[in-house]
Amino acid sequence: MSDPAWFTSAVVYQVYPRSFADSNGDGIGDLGGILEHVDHLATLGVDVVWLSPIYRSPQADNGYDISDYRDIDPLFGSLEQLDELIAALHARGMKLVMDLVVNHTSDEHPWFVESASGKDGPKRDWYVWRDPRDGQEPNNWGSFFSGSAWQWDEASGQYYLHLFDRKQPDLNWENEDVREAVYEMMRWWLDRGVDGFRMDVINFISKEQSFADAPPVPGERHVNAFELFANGPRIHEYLAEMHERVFAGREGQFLTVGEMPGVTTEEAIRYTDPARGEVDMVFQFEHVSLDQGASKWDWIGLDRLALKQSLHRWQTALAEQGWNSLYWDNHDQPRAVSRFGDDDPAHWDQSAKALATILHGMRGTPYVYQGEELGMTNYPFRTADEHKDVEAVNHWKRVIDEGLDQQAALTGMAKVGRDNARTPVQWDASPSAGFTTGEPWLPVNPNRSWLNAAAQVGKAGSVFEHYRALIALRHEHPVFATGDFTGVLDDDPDVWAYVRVLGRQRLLVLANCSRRSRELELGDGWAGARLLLGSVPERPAALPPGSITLDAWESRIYLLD
Ligand code: ISL
Ligand code: CA
Repeated sequence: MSDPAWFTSAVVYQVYPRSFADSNGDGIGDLGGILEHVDHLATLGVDVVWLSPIYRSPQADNGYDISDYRDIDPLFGSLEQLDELIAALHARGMKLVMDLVVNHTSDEHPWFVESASGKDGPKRDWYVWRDPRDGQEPNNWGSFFSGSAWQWDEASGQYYLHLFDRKQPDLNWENEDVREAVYEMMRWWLDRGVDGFRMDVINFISKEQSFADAPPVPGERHVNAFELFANGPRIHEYLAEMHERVFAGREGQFLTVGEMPGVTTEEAIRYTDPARGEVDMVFQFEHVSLDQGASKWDWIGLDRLALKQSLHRWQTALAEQGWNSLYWDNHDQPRAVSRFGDDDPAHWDQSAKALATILHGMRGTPYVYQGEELGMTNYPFRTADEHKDVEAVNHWKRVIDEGLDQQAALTGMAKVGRDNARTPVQWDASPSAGFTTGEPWLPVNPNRSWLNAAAQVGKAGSVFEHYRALIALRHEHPVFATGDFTGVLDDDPDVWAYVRVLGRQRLLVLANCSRRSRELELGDGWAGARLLLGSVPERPAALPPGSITLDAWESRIYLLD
């Protein structure tokens, strides 16, 4: 077998710049703030930093609406500061991955301005324009951010497509000039020293060109037309072309990860098969959809057994071919410990460590979202106006306009609203958590008084030190990276357990995902295994024969070699 790729033993850290650290007191995180905390990342030991968008942008979707791909928004700093950040990370052995948002641009991008300037302009075809149908939208597609996916343009008498906000028009990837412009921009960033891209909703770029109606949903005017734009007819062609035009012949170690809502294991294998040359790994969405009913806002509670079985299925499906990325949360998802763990003060610490143990023991590339390494929790949202995110704001508007159930909407927004992940990183116990000297753009979580970096970094037994230990283990023992995966106790709703095997090395990963202590019969095969990491201090260094007892939410990793 050839040497495993470098990223199989790497850990990626996601920075959402707006909420990471503010260096100039305007209440908004920026590049200066990241530069001040580079050593936090080095201490944690991550290999790669992924930056959410910092490009010039009207900020309709916090930077996921880009008006200039080759400049930094003044809100975040300057190109010089980005160069500084690249150098600071490289000097500490870390890579920098940029967010690539090319399913859509901002409506203020010069490409769109030109495209919208008239039906016959040279860039008209760079976006998706369609005539009205019976005086209405061209089809019944809905936007992810509520309402129709089509925006009427009075001047030209046509609609343009926007799967997200109306300020995020979709690019037309059928047009070769669009594709070449994107590839050229990507090469420009690589030439500047960045080490790869996280590709925003990249499996949406090839749309079914019929633009037919999606199957109607009773009671809904606009529906999610997933099957008509996700994993579309030319998607593999585009990704292979991108890989070839951007990366071919380039020296170095790069990372590409495609964000792919709705991707199946079969598709993921195709996207990440090295022989096809598309992307290194994908973000799948199965495990972050399990607590949702008919829509994202319809929170139905978590079935933890289903969660375990889902992640185990992905482990098994991509065992021979393909590669998983592993994540609990990101800037679009609620906080991991509140959603999948137990953020009750009695269980917060152990459950945050249990989740970390489960994820970082698996086969794949783990991602840590800023603050996750501290066990940051959801924000105690009560009212609608506490939410700033365009997705939540639009949703609430619809609830009011259509007279929907307000209490249910508030519950959904509090449970899964994206601003849960976007409150400022809690650096210390002070009122603004060391995030800013000014007024933070989103309020700081009140639990910053005890939940913060200053209370954890370098403090034995903290959530942060647990993450640091897990990352070090992945670097030290190849079995973490590439060992075969086998789930155990697959039908147990509380105990999460699996085995990893590489040559003579055998890992046993155990986590009790419940508030009750649990006795476990492990059999003699594991007797003598060495405790690599445990969430409860002072457990015996070797596994005794017979049974063991795990406390509430306790987790351990054993190694036999
Ligand atoms: O958060 C979501 C809504 O529930 C997801 O559907 C999200 O929109 C999807 O994961 C795509 O996310 C990415 O593209 C969006 C942007 O708003 C997200 O922040 C980004 O991660 C549009 O660019
Ligand atoms: Ca700032």
